[in-house]
Amino acid sequence: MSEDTIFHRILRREIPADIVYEDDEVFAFRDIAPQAPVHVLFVPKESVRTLDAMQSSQSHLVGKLAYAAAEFARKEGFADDGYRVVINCNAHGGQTVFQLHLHLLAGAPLGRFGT
Ligand code: DGP
Repeated sequence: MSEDTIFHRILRREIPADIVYEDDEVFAFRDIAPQAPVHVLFVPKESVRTLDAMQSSQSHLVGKLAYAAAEFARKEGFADDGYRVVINCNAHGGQTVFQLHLHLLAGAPLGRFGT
């Protein structure tokens, strides 16, 4: 990871986080400000600033993030009840940390989203 965000620092273990999953390409940790009873962020280890900045050669990473989230949901036992995954992109999408990440929200019925 050549760029530096708070998520890069979490990956380097420079700041603490509750890391719940890690493999060669992806790591995941609990969000510091959860928006649902379960709120986990799935992040590629490779630097990708936004979904919009992703190169074709990096596009498999979105599948990796989604698969890791689905596996986590199955293992934690909330897959049948359901969950939501979200990727925020740039200002109107509400992105605040500029390293690609997928939010996994679960643990209660979620409200509809929008403006
Ligand atoms: P987004 O708005 O989509 O860029 O989501 C960024 C998320 O990152 C937001 O839900 C809060 C979370 N977050 C920001 N800083 C930290 C941190 O230092 N630790 C953890 N665990 N989560 C953080």
